Amino acid sequence: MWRELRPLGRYAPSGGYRRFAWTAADADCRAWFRAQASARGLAYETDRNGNQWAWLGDPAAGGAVVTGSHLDSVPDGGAFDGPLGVVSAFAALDELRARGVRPDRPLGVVNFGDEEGARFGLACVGSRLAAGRLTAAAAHELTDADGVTLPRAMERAGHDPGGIGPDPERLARIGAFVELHVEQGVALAGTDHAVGVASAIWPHGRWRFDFRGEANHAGTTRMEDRHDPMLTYAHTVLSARKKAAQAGARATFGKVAVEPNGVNAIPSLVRGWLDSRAADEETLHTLVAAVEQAARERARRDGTAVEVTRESMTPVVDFDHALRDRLAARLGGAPLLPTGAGHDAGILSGAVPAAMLYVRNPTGVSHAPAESADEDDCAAGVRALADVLADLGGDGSSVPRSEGAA
Ligand code: HGY
Ligand code: MN
Ligand code: MN
Repeated sequence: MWRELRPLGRYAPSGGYRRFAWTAADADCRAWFRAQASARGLAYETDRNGNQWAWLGDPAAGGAVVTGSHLDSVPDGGAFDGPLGVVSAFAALDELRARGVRPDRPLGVVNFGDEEGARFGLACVGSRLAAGRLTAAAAHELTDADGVTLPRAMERAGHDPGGIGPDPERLARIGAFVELHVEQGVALAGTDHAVGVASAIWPHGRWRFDFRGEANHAGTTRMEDRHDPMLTYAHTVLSARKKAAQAGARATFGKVAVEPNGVNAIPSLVRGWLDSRAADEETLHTLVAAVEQAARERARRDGTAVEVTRESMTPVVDFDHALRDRLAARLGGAPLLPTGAGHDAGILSGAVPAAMLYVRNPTGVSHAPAESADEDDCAAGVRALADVLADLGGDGSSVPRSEGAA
């Protein structure tokens, strides 16, 4: 599976992946998913929101146990964030078959569309739509950097966007969703655990800061006469860094757009996106308010203007305790880990019992080409996922507990 996935959407200069939703690279990944389903004789379907499903057994029977993740990436993302969960899902199904397990419940593998939000600015679009946490009307407003709307992009990729929206009947058929994911930190590195279980996801959001100033000549405008929004932006970035560190939280300006973007011109507009996350919502909101206040104070000094728009906000996720404890026990006492990363499992957790497994990441690097996971740990992840699916899917009694998962 990895051999086939490796070249899809790979950007050679960085060695990372550019698999943005509803692009040609995404279509290649989706074709790969469909081929994997077909090679295993699984029933394949795409739902109204463009998420892909592969089924062993009839999902209409209800109480389904579903696993999977996403195949899209951030700009120059690593190979594992997303794909490890999908590859492991198919591999775990193979493992269950090899063990001779016959689950009582339908088993599903899912590829959620547009998890990273790299193209349209909002993460987890496929799962948000399904769970009714993004309305069809709001989804119709999403546009990419070229002004292409999400529905138009779906249509161009061959998916009818006419039906996008909540999918409660589909979610009602799911008894449990378990997403396996590469760990995006070093909580497991250096321990003797290859696999951990998610406890919580930090609340997080994205805020767009528009800094407006006065365009002018870089050579002839005296420094004291300028209204330079780049200056206000730069100060805001430094302030966000300092305030996040003081709050034990995270604040990142990782994307910026400048107009007119000329070397010899003072910009008229600098648009920067703040990604901020914290262990609790009060800390997060206090931090973002403080960054905004710092931006406004600096704007007064620079004679610029700042406008802040909240583009998304995802509340804290506390994963279903009974399910997470069952997984941890099944895996011989796997550690429980909170994370600052968002996931489809977090979005679904309000609607269906959801849980996550993390596979050790030796460096903790993620959202970058250097993201990695050892082959042995990936194999332990597959065995752990198979154990969990067998446990949740019935017929667990015939399954020997794996040695490598703990
Ligand atoms: O950005 C995130 O937390 C996630 O990887 N979508
Ligand atoms: Mn990610
Ligand atoms: Mn991911």
